[in-house]
Amino acid sequence: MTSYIIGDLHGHYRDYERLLKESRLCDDNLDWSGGDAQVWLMGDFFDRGASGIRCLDLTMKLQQQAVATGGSVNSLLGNHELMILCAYTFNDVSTNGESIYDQWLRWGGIESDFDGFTETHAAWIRQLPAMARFENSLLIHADAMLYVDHGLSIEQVNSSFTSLMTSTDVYDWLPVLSAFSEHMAFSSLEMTGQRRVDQLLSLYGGDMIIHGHTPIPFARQVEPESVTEAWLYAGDRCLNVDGGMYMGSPGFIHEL
Ligand SMILES: [Mn+2]
Repeated sequence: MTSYIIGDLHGHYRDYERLLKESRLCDDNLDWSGGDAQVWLMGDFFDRGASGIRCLDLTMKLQQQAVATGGSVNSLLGNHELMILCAYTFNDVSTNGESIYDQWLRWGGIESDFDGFTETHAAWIRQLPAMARFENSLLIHADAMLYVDHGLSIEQVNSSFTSLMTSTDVYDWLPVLSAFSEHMAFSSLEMTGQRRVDQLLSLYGGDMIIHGHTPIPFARQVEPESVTEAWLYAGDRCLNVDGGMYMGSPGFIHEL
């Protein structure tokens, strides 16, 4: 059995197709060919690139097909899933004189994703975990400490996000969306960063953190085109798998 991690797609559907075929998780018809492989996506299917909804549709299809051969496809909740769900739920509700839909466009929302977004997509997103244990790793979308505000166990954190996604008060959502502006909590200052890693791993378990959210080209100040593999840092206890496809990286699928 082989395990794979796929980072932030941000609507880059053609790259997603190519990477799935290259890694033989998909055949030429985009049907699951991964056998008993275990795949985790790190969230942020949407925004910036043109086809977030197609990235989601393909993932949902592969998730169903993988089960038949003993494989699995799972995904974390990214902040851009929360954003499109917020736009879908509150659409023409206004805060500070601007509709949530218009605010979502400013956050990078793509109109055709919104037009194609159905209750089936919404229901699928609402069941995504914000945090998971996979093998010896703790999976979180963001390199951020914000999870601690949602609970002191994986179950508490996930149920906090699940109840948020059923809230009919937009003012419950906005501070949580804002909190995801936090980046690089594990790398900004090396010693502080490592203490934060210790803190999260001791709370939630695992030997290492795997995350997306901050593009490697941005975090490392390197050319996007040169980023073709995950970045291990913070004393080898953090793995960033966001290649920065929307910045021009060819992307990668990380094999654990
Ligand atoms: Mn993100």
